[in-house]
Amino acid sequence: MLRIAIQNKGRLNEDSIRLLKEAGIAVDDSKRKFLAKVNDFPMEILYLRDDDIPQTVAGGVADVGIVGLNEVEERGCNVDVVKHLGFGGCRISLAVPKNDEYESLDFFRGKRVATSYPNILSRFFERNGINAEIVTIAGSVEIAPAAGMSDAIFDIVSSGGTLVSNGLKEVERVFASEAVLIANPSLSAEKKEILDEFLFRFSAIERGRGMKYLLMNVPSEAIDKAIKILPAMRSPTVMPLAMDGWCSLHSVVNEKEMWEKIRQLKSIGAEGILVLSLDKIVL
Ligand code: PRT
Ligand code: ZN
Repeated sequence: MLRIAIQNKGRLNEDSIRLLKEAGIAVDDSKRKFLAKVNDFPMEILYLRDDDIPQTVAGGVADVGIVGLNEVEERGCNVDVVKHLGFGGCRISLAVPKNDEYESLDFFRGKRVATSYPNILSRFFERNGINAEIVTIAGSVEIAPAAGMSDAIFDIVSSGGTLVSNGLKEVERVFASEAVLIANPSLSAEKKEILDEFLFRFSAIERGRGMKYLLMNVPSEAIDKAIKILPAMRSPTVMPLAMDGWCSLHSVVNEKEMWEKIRQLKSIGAEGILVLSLDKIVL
């Protein structure tokens, strides 16, 4: 049994549950409990505040967890970052009142900076030889300058809208974050095996992301050209059609290249091109 800690509510909750569901782990989030078993996978889900996840995994109360890299870095817990998950992207930045003149980090010498991430910030200032006063507050950091509590802030930014609506401007991007899968460094062999199965499923999901399955009819004499346009994983599947002189060709293509490939395929005589969604790719 592998116990995974995920955020009980908040920004990472939905995507964490979606990831588990895509990996075939039937999470029943309708009857939300603190600790929930799943039916068809040896996993149980522990719902926690994100702040508590790194420590819970480091201490072995949970075996793995999904949490922002920012929380892992701030808390400095002994966990392995096993996988970057591609959601919950944000950055932690220094921001100052929009009318302040800002040229370099020297701005912060002797200033008060409000943040919920004092460890990341103090390490950053130390590396850069800046002596500033760090004011640690738990939430609503963006209002600290207007409230006279600080001269600047160090906080999470994603669109930047919160900074703008509080009369602030982003001046230094210090730490890039996204949701990560973390694990206790000393998992038993049995737990490691379950984690490997989970990671295997996750790679299949990742590989399938942005990929499309294409099928079309191609005149037999144009098959070589079509194969050059569509290299596919090993090589495209080619099957003869009942009608002489035509083949059916199947392949996988990245969505970004899809329209360009379709244009090229049409120009060599391909017809009846079908584009299908793709869920997972297992190599
Ligand atoms: O209750 P709990 O402690 O679990 O939740 P929380 O309130 O501490 O965290 P939550 O749900 O807000 O965020 C969880 C994680 O999501 C964070 O640790 C980050 O890793 C990630 N994340 C991604 C964000 C954002 N984007 C984000 N935009 N976390 C917070 N914000 C906030 C930010 O603090 C600021 O107030 O959104 C505002 C800025 O957004 P923009 O778009 O206006 O720039
Ligand atoms: Zn939190």
